[in-house]
Amino acid sequence: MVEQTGNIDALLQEERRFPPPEEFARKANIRDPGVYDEADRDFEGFWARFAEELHWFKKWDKVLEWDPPFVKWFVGGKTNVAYNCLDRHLGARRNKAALVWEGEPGDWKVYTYWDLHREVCKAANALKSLGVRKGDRVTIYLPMVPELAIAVLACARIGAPHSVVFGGFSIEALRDRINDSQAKVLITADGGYRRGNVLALKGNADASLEGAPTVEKVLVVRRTGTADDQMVAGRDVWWHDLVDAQSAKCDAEPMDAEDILYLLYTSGTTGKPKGIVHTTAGYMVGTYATAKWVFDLKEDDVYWCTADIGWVTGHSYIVYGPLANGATTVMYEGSPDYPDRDRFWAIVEKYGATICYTAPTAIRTFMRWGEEFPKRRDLSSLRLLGSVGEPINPEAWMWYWQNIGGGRCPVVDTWWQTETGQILIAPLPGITTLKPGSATRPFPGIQAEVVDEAGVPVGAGQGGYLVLQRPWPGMLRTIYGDPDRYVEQYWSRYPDTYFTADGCKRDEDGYFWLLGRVDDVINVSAHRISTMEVESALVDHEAVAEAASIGRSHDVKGQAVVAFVTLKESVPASDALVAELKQHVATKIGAIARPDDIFFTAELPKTRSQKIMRRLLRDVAEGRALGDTTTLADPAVVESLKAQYDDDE
Ligand code: 7RM
Repeated sequence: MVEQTGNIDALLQEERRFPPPEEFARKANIRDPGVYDEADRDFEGFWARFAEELHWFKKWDKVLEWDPPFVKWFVGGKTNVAYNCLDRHLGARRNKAALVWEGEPGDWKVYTYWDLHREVCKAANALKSLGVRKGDRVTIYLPMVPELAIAVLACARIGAPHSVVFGGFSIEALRDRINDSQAKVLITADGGYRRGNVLALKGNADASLEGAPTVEKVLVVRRTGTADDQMVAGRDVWWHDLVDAQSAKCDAEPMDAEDILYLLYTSGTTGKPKGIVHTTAGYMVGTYATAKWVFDLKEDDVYWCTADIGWVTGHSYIVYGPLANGATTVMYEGSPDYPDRDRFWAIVEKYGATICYTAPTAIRTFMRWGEEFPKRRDLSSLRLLGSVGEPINPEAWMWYWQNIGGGRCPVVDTWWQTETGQILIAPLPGITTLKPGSATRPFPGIQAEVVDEAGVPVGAGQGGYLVLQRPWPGMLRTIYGDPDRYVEQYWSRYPDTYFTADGCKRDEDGYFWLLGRVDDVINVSAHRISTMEVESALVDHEAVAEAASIGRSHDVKGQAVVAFVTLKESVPASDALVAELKQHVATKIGAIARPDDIFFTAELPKTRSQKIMRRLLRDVAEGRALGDTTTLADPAVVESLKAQYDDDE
């Protein structure tokens, strides 16, 4: 029986519960559930206590200035994020591994804090020699090489806001982002390695600079040896020539708490990318605190986040959060199936990773490949697993828990956005009883709510819109050069409340269940069905590895549910399986959500950051010309899907 609810029907029930393993809980950093109430009573004081653990050239006068929707944190304070990520650790941790890097071909390198500090200082001096001054923007277009982390920290050290553009982005995308930020210097490489091939970057960089007049100098990392004849005299300089020759002494610039730390572009719905602005002190405190508590960071942890630094996850949880904590952070250049499908697990084994933070899309790919690959490797060093980027279906969660975590590692599902800068909804692994598929509760000090169209909180078990009602330190400050869009996009729907554009429900225990983007909700006979729930029901079936559901116009129902399904590799497609899967969805969540059609596909269309692009699936299903495909990771996927769909219809 379908319950008609506020805004989005919440249909799926999940009964499994995982309290913190006793051994884990005993050693956890945070064991007292009282931290939630304490933070609620005085959230400014809560964040200020984390700030006290960090280094300040000058202490703040005031923790918070909140003039909605404009915020300032640690007002009057002077600090430097790179100083906190490096210099702060040069005492006891100077010989500790800071950055463990592995290249796809199998080369690897460990930088101690002392090493990383030296390299960052040299890179900072190199940037200065190229004319970069405090406040100048630097665009970074690099593969996942150590110089990427070094470049980011070098910018932070001298107060030059960085704008990292993911190495997989096109010429135009790079050019637009350079122009929007008016960058003075571009840092790039000849190429990087991906699936055994060289991904050439320098040619793209050069092409994008035609029509990007603000860039005066280009600093080029030699990684693949494929651009030795492409250096433009007077403009281009090799990293190894310039950086290696610099002095290893470079004082960290005392930055105002609200000076810009970086811009990071996210593609908005209108096509024009938004330069999300993050500032210095609040972002530093927010990522420091959440990395420490959510990942339960300990002195001897080997922490690996598999994201690319081109995305916010890499900024906050490969570079800034872990290094601010003095942790060992692992960085991997390449793809998970090179040379074989056990590469991630080989990396865990080789470095003894204790924490692994990855995305549901990767986990579902591993499910599709099968259990034999993790089984080849010793994963016993792992003690905590994390997930981010999309809702994690309960079956993917269970697979991760069992096959990677060996049934002993808490899985922290962490909800946040580029805009939020830091994790906002996630378990505290020593305290929180986990429910597979739920990001559980807001981090202490965070005020999140699920509301209906009118902004009224919906009841337990009902779906609605996720909003944030109190500022947090890592939040975006504006959209670069477009403050009106900042107000309009995030703050115009409800008064003094941040609109996330994600659907969500809370259960009777107050747990948050993310339901996907509100633009993706399917409207069947006035029931608003979450894509997440249909997909989870499908992935719950043993034959299915991944699924995307969408609404296709329907004369009677308004919309009909249509699903695109990727099967596990050992499973053949058949009409009987289509019928079985339709019934499975009906049984799991109700007849209202039964798909009218199910299509099998080897791949789903994904953004470059690996999120499923349902918008393009809607275009396919409606027989429309494809809308904007510039953010698509692999255009061939949607083209072949379209051909196959038109054939099947
Ligand atoms: C960190 C990141 C943000 C959007 C967000 C959600 C989705 C991210 C989760 C999630 C459910 C999660 N930044 N999202 N994490 N949905 N559970 N744990 O991904 O700016 O690239 O994307 O991603 O829709 O609004 S992002």
